Amino acid sequence: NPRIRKNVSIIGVPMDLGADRRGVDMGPSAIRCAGLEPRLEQLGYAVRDEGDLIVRRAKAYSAVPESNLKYLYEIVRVNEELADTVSDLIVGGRFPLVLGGDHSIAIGTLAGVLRHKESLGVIWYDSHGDVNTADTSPSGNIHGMALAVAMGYGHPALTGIGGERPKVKPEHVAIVGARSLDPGERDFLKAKGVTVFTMHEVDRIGISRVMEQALEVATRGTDGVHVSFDLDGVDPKDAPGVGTPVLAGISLRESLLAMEIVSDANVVTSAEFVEVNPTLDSQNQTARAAVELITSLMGEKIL
Ligand code: HAR
Ligand code: MN
Ligand code: MN
Ligand code: MN
Repeated sequence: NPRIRKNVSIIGVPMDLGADRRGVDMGPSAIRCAGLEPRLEQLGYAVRDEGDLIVRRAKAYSAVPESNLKYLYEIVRVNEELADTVSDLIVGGRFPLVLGGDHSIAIGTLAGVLRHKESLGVIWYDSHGDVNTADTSPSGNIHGMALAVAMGYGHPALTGIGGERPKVKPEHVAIVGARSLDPGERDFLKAKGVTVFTMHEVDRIGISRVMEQALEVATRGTDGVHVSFDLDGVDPKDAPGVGTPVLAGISLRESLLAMEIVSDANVVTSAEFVEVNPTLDSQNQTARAAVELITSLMGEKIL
């Protein structure tokens, strides 16, 4: 994959505040334990583990009410740091591979990448839409708002992360695997014209055609593609270690094929894998699935 640079940097973000649920902060450790670095080295990449960003524990400030945005200011602080980290790595010629942590970290990853892209395509692999705002969110959990923020919608403290830079445009976004959308999210997605491949489309036309069409959306008029992979997009039978499992999802086999198809398109310029919660997992199954998905995205072939 020529678009994926030879030099890969792993950045762990042990964030759980966006999900308001402990355990997902251990995701980066679990994915490392599942053997990510050696597997990437076997593919010929020069891998550098940048370590984890520091996320302060909730106790110190959880008493502070922040409207319908839980832990807003610590999430903003970490995502500003993540945006700087990702941006610096890109300047240094490295491919940023971010490990979550909950999906709120996509705000920082995308803010960092967008300092270097005029029009970034995004493939958002998730059972959820993550396009709530404070007004529509049923939970106040910022991980359910990350994609809206990346497109410029939400609290100014969130949309301002990473400073002046382009936003993700709705016509360059493809959501894959959606099966749990809130009423406000449905309205938002229709109003903005975001392309959504729900489980209905996955079942009707199959994952390979879905991914071909998703790639068309994410590459048409763009100068790079970011893959934001929420492990809860995968069926809970194959990926039980997630905070918000939604039944009847995409199988691991289909998901591996999806990543292989994206890999073959040679368009990916950054990626993140999020929402692995080892406390809800068994035998590190979900982290091991994440490693397989990552290596497939990075070009691993069976033969
Ligand atoms: N839509 C719900 C909310 O906003 C649930 C979001 C849940 N979670 C995620 N993100 N894991 O994909 O609260
Ligand atoms: Mn998500
Ligand atoms: Mn999700
Ligand atoms: Mn365009």
